[in-house]
Order: sequence, then C-alpha cells, then structure tokens
Amino acid sequence: MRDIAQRFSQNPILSPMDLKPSREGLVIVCLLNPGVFTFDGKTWLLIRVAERPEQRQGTISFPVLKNGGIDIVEIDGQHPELDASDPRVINYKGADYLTTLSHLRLVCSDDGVNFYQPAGYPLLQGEGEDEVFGIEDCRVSLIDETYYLTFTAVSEHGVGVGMRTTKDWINFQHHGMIIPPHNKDCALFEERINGKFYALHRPSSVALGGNYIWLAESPDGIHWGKHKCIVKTRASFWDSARVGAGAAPIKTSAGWLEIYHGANDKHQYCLGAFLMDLNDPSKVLARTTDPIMVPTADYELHGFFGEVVFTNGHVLNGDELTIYYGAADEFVCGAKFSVEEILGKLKYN
Ligand code: MAN
Repeated sequence: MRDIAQRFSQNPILSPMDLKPSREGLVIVCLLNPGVFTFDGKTWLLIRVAERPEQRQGTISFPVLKNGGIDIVEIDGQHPELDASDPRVINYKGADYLTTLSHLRLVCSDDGVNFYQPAGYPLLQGEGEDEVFGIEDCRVSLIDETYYLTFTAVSEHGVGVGMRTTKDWINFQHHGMIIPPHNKDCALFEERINGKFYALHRPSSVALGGNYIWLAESPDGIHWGKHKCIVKTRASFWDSARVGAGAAPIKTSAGWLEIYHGANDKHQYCLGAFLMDLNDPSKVLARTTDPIMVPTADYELHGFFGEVVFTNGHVLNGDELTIYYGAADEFVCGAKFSVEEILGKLKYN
C-alpha cells in the first residue's frame, strides 16, 4: 500500500550500535519511539533505549531494576512453563516479564537528521517499585515553559502512565503514576482549553471494551478525571486491534489534529489521524480511513519486531510536520508530511 509519508533518505537515523549501553554487561537491542521537543535552538529526541545481557544459547536473560542497580533474571529456554513466542514479552510460571529493560536517553541535533548525545544531561531511568521493568515511549508536551513527560511505567504491578516535569532537562520533578494500569500512550495537549488541561490516553480492557483512545481533563496537568472514550478500533480495518495516541495534538484551523497508531490482530502497526473540535476535544469530527503511513521500507519490515511504524513525537514547521518514529521496534527514523495533505485525507462523520 502506498502512503503519504516522505521518509528521510538517511533512515534509519539511529540504530542500536550508535549509542553506548548504560552499563557494563548490557547490550542495546532496540532504539525506538522517541519523544520529541525543541530546546536551546535544537531538535531533541528522548529515545527509548532497550537493553538486555548478551544472550547465551539455550537461555533467556533480562535485567530488572533493583535498589538503583540491576538484577539479571535467567531462565532455561526449554522450561515447560515458559512462553517466549513474543520477542518483547515472555510469560514464565504464569507471570509476564519484558525481555528488555528500557530507559530514556537524550540526543540533540542542529539539522533534525544528525543526532548526538550532548554531555551533561542525565539518562532517565525507572525509579521506584512501579518502574522496575523500565520506562518507555515518552511523550513530551511543552506547556507554559514546563516540559511534561508522560511515559509508560512497567513493573509486576502492571503497565501505567508515569509523569515527570522539567524546565531545563537536568532537574526533574517526579509526579509518580498519574494513570494506573493498564494504560499507556498518554499525550498532553500543549494548551489549556477553557482553562483546563487535556490529555489523550489508552486504557486496555481485559474483557468488555478494548484498546481505545480516551480523553481526560485536569485542573493542574497532574490529577486527571472526566475520562471519555473518543476513538475506537474498527473491525476488519488496519486499526482493528488497538489504537493509541501519538504526540501532543497539532492545533489547526480545522481542529486539533492527532496522529495515532493502529494495529491489527497480526500486530502490524500503521499510522492514521483524527480531528477533534477546537473548543471541545471530546468531539471527534473526522478520521482517516486509510493509514497515512504503512510499514514498507526494509527497516520497518525487519527488525526486533517487524512491520511496525510507531510515533510519539514530532516537530511542526508551518505546514511541514516531521515525525520521528520507531521502525520495527529497533531503529529511530524520520519522515515528513504536509499537514494540509493529512487534513485532506480525513473523512468527516
Ligand atoms: C508491549 C510492547 C513492548 C512493551 C510492553 C510494555 O508488549 O509495546 O514493547 O515493552 O508492551 O509496555
């Protein structure tokens, strides 16, 4: 299927071998799903770095955080109570574990294509008992000179939304888990609407319901309520199994434009868009029927988890939208879109 993304010719712009592991004994297996922001005149990515020990034949081993350090869990690959059919998550003796431990790493660039790790900025690691399996897929929203970081916090307690805020990317305030499990894909609007903060988020329901996008309101950006389900999966479409918000909605004269990911039951991840009312974002006015981006390039089809394009960060410059995205859960890539062209693909209700 053709899509309307103009991929960077330099893709992938970052691969696991381009950065150094966070500690001895670990290797980087995936660089993916960057949050994106501008700061100090540069474009910055807050990349998810997924690590594990070098794998030994016949066993599966992965790190978990413990008392500021890491513990390596090693499991016999033939164990009868092991289900390792998904490269991302295993089930062992009835409990789920991630095969990699993720932290968040800052890189910056003057041209939006060539990124480097600047000195003097900390790595963001999981902290506390709700983040022992790591932190992932951070969205960054700038509201009144404060950057709000919303990320997936993973532990044996479940998968929820953690928040930290910063003004300088050196000092961070921790706000704990702002939305409890099972929830992820949380993106804050970068403006208050009628005096309130708004966020998109994605709970998962085990029985009734599904993996749908919800909207929530808040008086302060930290405490959330008035949750409302606004975008659902569509049977027999490319987004039949799960949908989740990308980064902060883009303000246009037609409404708030949101780029989202959708997956089918074969775990193929594409991108689409929907439009919310400017004054009341709980009203979804329009949505794309076909995806605006489909995994087609080799680096999107083949990798740690193939057939995936996933975005949670972009930069807007007039009509030009540059999205940064994770390809095949292994590489960081970039692509450009025209906002007008995306708006033209929307089908109104
Ligand atoms: C899914 C995938 C993984 C991720 C876990 C926990 O299994 O998105 O990449 O680590 O959820 O968020």
